[in-house]
Amino acid sequence: MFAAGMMASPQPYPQWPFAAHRRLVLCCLVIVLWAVCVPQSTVAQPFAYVANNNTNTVTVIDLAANRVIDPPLVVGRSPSSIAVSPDGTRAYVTNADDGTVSVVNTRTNTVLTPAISVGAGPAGIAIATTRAYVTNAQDNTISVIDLTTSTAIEPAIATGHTPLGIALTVDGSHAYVTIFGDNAVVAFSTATNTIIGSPIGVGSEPEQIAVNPASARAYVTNADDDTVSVIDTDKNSVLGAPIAVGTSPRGIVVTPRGDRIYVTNAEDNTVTVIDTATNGVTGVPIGVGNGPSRLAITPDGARIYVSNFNDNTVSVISTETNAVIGAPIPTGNGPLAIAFARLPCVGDCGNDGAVTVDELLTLVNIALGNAVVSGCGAGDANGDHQITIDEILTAVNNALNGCGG
Ligand SMILES: [Ca+2]
Ligand SMILES: [Ca+2]
Repeated sequence: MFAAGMMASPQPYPQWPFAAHRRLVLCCLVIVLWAVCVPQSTVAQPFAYVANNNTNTVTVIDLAANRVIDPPLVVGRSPSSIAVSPDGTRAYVTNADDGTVSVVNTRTNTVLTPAISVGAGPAGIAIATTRAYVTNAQDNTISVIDLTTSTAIEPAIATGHTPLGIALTVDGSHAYVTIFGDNAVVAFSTATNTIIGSPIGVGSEPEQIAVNPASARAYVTNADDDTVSVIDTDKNSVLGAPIAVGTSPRGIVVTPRGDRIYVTNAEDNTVTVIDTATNGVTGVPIGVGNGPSRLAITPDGARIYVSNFNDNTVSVISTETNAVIGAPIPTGNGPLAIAFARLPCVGDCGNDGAVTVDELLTLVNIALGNAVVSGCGAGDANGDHQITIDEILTAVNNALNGCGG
């Protein structure tokens, strides 16, 4: 009876599944033939973004050529820190003198408006999935931004005096924040948006912090006493004696493997390397530019970019040789934070580093109007909410030749 009723009812679209199927197969055939016959360009390389604190701009560097893309992006006043969304499509820049966070579309390298309002003197930023955590150095709070709505969740969370650096654990469950004015670090639960436990006492004027992705350790630069403190993030306590580094340590990064730490010594114009197995300094400090402030490591761990605040350049260090490679890259005035953005591999809907035939079919279905573009955001290379034949071809190329990049 049910089946008879179904057969008797007029179908809203009696033909389209078959027609669409034929069109889809045809379309795929054309695409594959075209892709095989027409050489496609390779995958776009990632970019580095450098906040120029004195010129209210962000310098964009094409990492493939270590070439600056002109002109720089105009952001708010005194940009200090940068974080990139997990999908690589947005960079968020704290504007310390505006109380805002600027949003950069990394596909088009344009600044979106309006900027997001946060607390006073935003200094540090870290992102876990769809939330950004911002330290507000001038009103002693942490703002939590919902990235899906680009608004701060009220109210901001009170910290100690002058929160500066912030780093998230790999699982995103906790943030560690340097409290510059209290010579302490606090642990912050991203599940409850509360500070947990007591402040952890570290050295004098703790500035930046990095979490080891491979172990339960965080490392803090103590700018005033020329040391790095090690924190056990399981126990939320300091581990061992502070590690002596150069003068005025400020920036700090850990390699993706977690085996090395790199620290800028702002007044020595050097970078110190620490072996995390022994928490001892290894080798001689690496000479860089004048006033090295922050540093960032490429996602593959191969290179470290160091911002030289006083000579308006970025130095590049090879982590294989721990030597500077190439000439310094010019930036705007007063470069501080550096962050990398790698755009998703076009067509890799599942973000697993490869494009499958199923993913290509998804793209074709979106292009034909049979599915919505949110079904594969990674197929929409230019972010215009449409999947075009060019984007499908790029995806086919990635399926045939690998995501690479
Ligand atoms: Ca995939
Ligand atoms: Ca598109």
